Amino acid sequence: MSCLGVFLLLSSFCFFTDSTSLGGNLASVHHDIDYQVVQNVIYIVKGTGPAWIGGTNWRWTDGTPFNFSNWGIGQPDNYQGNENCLQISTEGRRFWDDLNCQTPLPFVCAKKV
Ligand SMILES: [Ca+2]
Repeated sequence: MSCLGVFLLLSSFCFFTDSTSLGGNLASVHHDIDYQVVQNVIYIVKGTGPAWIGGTNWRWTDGTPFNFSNWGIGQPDNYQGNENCLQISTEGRRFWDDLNCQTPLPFVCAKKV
C-alpha cells in the first residue's frame, strides 16, 4: 500500500495531517527519527508552528508505550491544571509542550501500512 496525500513513509507508517479521510491515529513518537519525520511533515504542510501529536496524559493514543519524550524546559507544566495534550513545535526551540486540548492546532497522524 502506498501513502496518499502529504506524507512521509517510515518503518511502514504513513504520516499525514488529515485523519478524517485516511484513518489512523494521531502520531506517536518513539525515536529521534520519528521526531524528525513528524517535524518534517509539519514543515512541509504548514511551514512552522505547533501541531498536535497523539500524547495525552502521557500516554500515546495509539496504545504504544510512552518511551521517548522531548519536553521543553519546565514542561510538562500542566498550566492552570488544564493542559493534557501534547504539541510539538517546529520553531526555534524544538520541543514538546503540554497544552490545553481545546487549542485549535493542525495535527499529525500516522497509519500503519
Ligand atoms: Ca505546558
